[in-house]
Amino acid sequence: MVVQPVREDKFSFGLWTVGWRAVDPFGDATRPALDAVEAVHRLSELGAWGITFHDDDLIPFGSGDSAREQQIKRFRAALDDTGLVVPMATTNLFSHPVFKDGALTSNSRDVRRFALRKVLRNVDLAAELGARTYVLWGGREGSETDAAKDVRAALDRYREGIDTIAQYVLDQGYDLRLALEPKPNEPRGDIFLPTIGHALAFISQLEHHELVGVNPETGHEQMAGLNFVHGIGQALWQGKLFHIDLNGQRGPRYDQDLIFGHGDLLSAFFLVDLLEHGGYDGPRHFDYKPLRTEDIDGVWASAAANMRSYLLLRERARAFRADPRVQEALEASRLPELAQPTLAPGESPADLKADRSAFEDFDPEAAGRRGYGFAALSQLAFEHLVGGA
Ligand code: GLT
Ligand code: MN
Ligand code: MN
Repeated sequence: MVVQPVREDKFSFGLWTVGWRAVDPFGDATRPALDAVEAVHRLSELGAWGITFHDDDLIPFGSGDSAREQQIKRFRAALDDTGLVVPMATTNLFSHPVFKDGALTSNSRDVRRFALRKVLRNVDLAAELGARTYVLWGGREGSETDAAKDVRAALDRYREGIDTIAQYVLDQGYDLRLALEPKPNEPRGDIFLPTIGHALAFISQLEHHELVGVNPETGHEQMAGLNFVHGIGQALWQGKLFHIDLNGQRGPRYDQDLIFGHGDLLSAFFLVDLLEHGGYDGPRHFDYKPLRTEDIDGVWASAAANMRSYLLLRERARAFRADPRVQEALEASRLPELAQPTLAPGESPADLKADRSAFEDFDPEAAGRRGYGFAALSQLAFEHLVGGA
């Protein structure tokens, strides 16, 4: 099947994904460094729309001002040449040893101030390059021992940090929103804001909560044994799905960052169905790691594979929605009825109490015998997914 990504698909990649040199805790790099300019050109040729980066992916930590300017200039020229955009940027607050006890929540106040300055500096660059989303993944915000952190104080500092960044965005008049990325663990033993739910609850406590949403990653929720589709559903429901990191993961284990679709395939199918029909029109951002076994050709093959997976699943999801048998099965499952409010318009709790049909005359035994037909519906989804419908 011919599957060619186009700009309108809004596929984007982190510079750190295709640029990952495959250093892992047990082994050295298996690939040479990838120049950012080369990444821009190759991604553009493959049909991607955007590229994203951490400050240190583009400009090595500790670079002087002129080296920094020079690199930004080269990067910008590549963007101009190709038409690739920068929809999102983020800060590396995890690689340097200074962040070993966290950045915005480090026990050391001077480290927290340094971290904030590092973020603000890259926020300026993000805005300059036209990014609309600024991601904050707090990989080092957490602990290995509960003796080391007062979680309430850490969350005070986390809130202070995010509110300071949001205030800066407002002061500068940037058209930028912040997106927090949850992850349960790795590299810290336990990371603060471990799941979408924790992040959403935290956001409700922020002064500038309207400016802050989430950037959930497939594998991160699945590492916690959670249903990613449900998490995304709730983030959409709360108007907080500002960005998304798509990849693959096989159950609760280390963060695999597989190609999108190469983990829980059924979940990927329902996720694409939700994104396409649920009103999300933001970037489809891939945060994956090309397998350590791959050479540079394998890197580009895997980048293309992410987009192909998404497009194929989108085709399957559309066919599923358009199938009259699916419509019938949905009716039989009473799913459309879920969209109907439980109370009638204007009905009060007292009216409900007075409605004998809701209780005294209701037959729970009969309702308990009702079949919902979910097995047939679910099998139809499966058959569409595997091309057997
Ligand atoms: C890091 C992490 C990702 C985050 C990136 C943003 S960095 O690679 O594993 O999930 O999205 O900081
Ligand atoms: Mn991610
Ligand atoms: Mn990950």
